Amino acid sequence: MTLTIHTISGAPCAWRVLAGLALKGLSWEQNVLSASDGEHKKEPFLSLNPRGTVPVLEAGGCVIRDSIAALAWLDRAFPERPLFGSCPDEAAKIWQITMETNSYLRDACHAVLAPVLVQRVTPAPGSQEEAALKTAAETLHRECRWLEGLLDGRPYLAGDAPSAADAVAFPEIRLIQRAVETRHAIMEKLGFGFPPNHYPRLADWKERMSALPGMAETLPPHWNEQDSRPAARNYKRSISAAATPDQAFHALTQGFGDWWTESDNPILQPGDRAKFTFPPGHSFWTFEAKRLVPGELVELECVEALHLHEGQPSGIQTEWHGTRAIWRIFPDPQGCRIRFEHEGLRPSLLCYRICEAGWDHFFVSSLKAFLDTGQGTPHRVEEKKQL
Ligand SMILES: N[C@@H](CCC(=O)N[C@@H](CS)C(=O)NCC(=O)O)C(=O)O
Repeated sequence: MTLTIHTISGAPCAWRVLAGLALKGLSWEQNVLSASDGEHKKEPFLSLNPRGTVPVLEAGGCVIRDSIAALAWLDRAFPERPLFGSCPDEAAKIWQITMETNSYLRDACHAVLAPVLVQRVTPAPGSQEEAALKTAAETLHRECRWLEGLLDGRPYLAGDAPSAADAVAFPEIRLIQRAVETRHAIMEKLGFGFPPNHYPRLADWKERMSALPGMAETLPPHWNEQDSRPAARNYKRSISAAATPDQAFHALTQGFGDWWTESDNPILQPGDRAKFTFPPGHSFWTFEAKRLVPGELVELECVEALHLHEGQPSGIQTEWHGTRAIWRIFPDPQGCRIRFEHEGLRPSLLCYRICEAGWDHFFVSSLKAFLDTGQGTPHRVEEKKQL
């Protein structure tokens, strides 16, 4: 079943559902609406949600128009890794924190982050606007202290495992961090320096949440575009496929010819080298295995490169040298999800556009088709296709 989430980049209510999906290890499709074009207030979106708010989760024939309802639905539809606990007492605790977060932390965050992060105001010292922002910040500090208290002696808000309470609170706290990073002076004035100085347990929890599988994929897409950190601009794509993690691992270590191109050797252990050739131009890349975890991770480093492409400058030839291809594999209800990051393959490289199109073909389409159906569309000598 395809799970489609309609969202606005950075909207915390929609992000909650993405966090819930990540906690469950599920994959999703995203329809990112443009708030500046008012897409959420027009058709066709209004037919899905006449209130014109996000999120909307579409799952089979079911349309769910509220973030917490969507989390509750996910828990029924995919009971593994429960979001709302596994006994009445756990459920009560999780629901209570979830609803308190929804009622109080959300409003408190909105009152600070709408002016600071969205409208990007800088109130004049002594102005009414500044006084209002300071009052809003005090309320937000109160809610942060509440969360800090909940985390006393436990790793997650409602206990030892992440739950819906964490999925609902995470976007708010991550948005505060964003405001601290991008509007530091004003946040500092409001008493939000870098969070570890103020709320150490909350800061640890945020890091713990951020490191959970799939959570990085929930970050607002527009942060990636604005972000100047190199890692944010590596080529990255995800697919999900109807194959087991072990089958995916096999295709990524010994079955390259089924979806990419033939290699001279299989990759069996760290240190193994495989040369991938693309006749008729005879481009090639040699990769060395750095980290291999069966069913979970394949990390290869390019140690030799000759990229030839008609009409392209010779500068592209060795651009892949030193880059790393990293595939992370996760089980999911459809079979598996694979996150691919080609570390070092960035828009600043001359070859980026060609390689982006190449990987979109070989990884996103061909590997998926191969894992889904046994039939990929790898490079064939006679097709003269070049990556
Ligand atoms: N109770 C709803 C609230 C939805 C909501 O207010 N979403 C905000 C984003 S966090 C929104 O769509 N705002 C745009 C608008 O109201 O125009 C839920 O949790 O799903």
